[in-house]
Amino acid sequence: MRYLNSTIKNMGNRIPFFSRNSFFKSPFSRSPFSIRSSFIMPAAFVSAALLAAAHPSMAAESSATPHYVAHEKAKVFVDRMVKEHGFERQYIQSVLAQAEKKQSILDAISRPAEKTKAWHEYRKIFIQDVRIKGGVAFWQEHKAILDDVSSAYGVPAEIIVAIIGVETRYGNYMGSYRVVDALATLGFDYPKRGKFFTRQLEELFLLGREQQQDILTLKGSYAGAMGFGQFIPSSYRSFAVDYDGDDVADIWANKKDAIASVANYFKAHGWQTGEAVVERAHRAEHFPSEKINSRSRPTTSAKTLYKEGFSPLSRKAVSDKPAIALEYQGANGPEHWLGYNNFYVITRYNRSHLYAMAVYQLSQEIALAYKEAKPKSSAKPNDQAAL
Ligand SMILES: [Ca+2]
Repeated sequence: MRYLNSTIKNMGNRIPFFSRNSFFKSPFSRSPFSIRSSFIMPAAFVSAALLAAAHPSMAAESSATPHYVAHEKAKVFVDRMVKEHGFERQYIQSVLAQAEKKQSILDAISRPAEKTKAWHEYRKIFIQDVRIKGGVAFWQEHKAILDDVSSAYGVPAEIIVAIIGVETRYGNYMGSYRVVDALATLGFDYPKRGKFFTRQLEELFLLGREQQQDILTLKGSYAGAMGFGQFIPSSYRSFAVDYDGDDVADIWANKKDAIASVANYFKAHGWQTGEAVVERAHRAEHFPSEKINSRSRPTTSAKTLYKEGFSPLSRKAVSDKPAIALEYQGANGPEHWLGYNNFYVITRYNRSHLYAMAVYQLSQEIALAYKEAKPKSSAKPNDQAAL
């Protein structure tokens, strides 16, 4: 996180950072529509890329290396960035001249755990003592922020903590790839999802312009996800929050911004405060298999699913809230769950049902351990049956 932290410190308060209501209110551009002629990088951020662009001999050297400026798809990208967003051609080219194709990124994206592991194996990665304890420690350390953010956004602290725990082990592993390398490699050399990642590369350039960032300094995961909550550039532009009001939505180093940004993501995707996430269930043999593990937003009520043969294990009245019927590969055969709206909201963070269940179960373990760890004198009732 130091890479951005130092940049942000250099910025001081005079450079407005991203604000969703006022893009481009920076002193370097007069209006959203004047970027083409007036965009100038502040001197502090003039990178080697820009220097190279200003010195043809240096640029020539760069283009001789196997970087992205000469890639056919990159040429199309450059044209589009110039035409649609009014960037200086030389600037885009100079950045791409330094973007490197990384085989390790292509290898990494080809084997995500969600696709290759059964639930009972996947679960072990995240529901571990060390990660639960890490969550309790993170919560205790940032209790004031979590209390504040949780009540402001209506998202339980344990969900925010669990997300950060799953994504980056509480900020300890935020990724060491240059985001430019990750997005160029996947955008131009991973045809399966090239369109998606090219779009993220576009968002990255926009993000850099809006926030006066040298995007070559930004680091993240092999898929270009950044900060405590691992936001891809489009998520950053839509959901990152400057919670402490210093005009910087710093999801790398500022815990207030990082925590609030995760909560804001959940709120924006429809988290319902106090509502259930999942509930254990039993599947009758005749329950139709095409209704299992739907990826859509829940629309059928738990009551209807119950009538069709998918029934909650609890003796409580069956909910009339919309739910999906979930089946996981447990160590001792299939296990079944009802997934409610809030489960679906977790899948907006990562589409995998394995991921969403791991986040939920980790959140519950952390909440339990946190409650037990709290000294009794200061313990507050925390019985909200939110989950
Ligand atoms: Ca801030």
